[in-house]
Amino acid sequence: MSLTLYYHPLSSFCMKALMALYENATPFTPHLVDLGGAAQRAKFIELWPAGKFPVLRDDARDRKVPESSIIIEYLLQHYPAPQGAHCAVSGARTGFGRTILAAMSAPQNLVRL
Ligand SMILES: N[C@@H](CCC(=O)N[C@@H](CS)C(=O)NCC(=O)O)C(=O)O
Repeated sequence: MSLTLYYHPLSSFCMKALMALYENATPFTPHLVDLGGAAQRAKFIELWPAGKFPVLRDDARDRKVPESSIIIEYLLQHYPAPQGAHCAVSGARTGFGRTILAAMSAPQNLVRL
């Protein structure tokens, strides 16, 4: 898979990027970063010296994209949604926020509508 999002589920900036990915059903690999762990922090800082997430890695274009708003613009430019593609989470009750939270905790439950 070309796209990897380095994120933490409790970060609102990461939620912005996750919403853009889930809303368009863009395939990506979620990579949870625990900045509290010294080894994970060091590895993440190697990837992105500012040490702030989210960061999107795009192997297909050999790009690292930081900053939630820039990630969203990058996705719109390079990975627009296929027409009619929207997704939801199986078993999620109504409510956008609930859907996003469910998707973050169990991305395998995402379904295409
Ligand atoms: N302007 C950045 C802000 C990113 C940001 O501040 N992320 C926080 C998490 S919500 C972070 O990485 N904090 C870790 C730190 O500062 O050590 C964006 O929009 O992505």
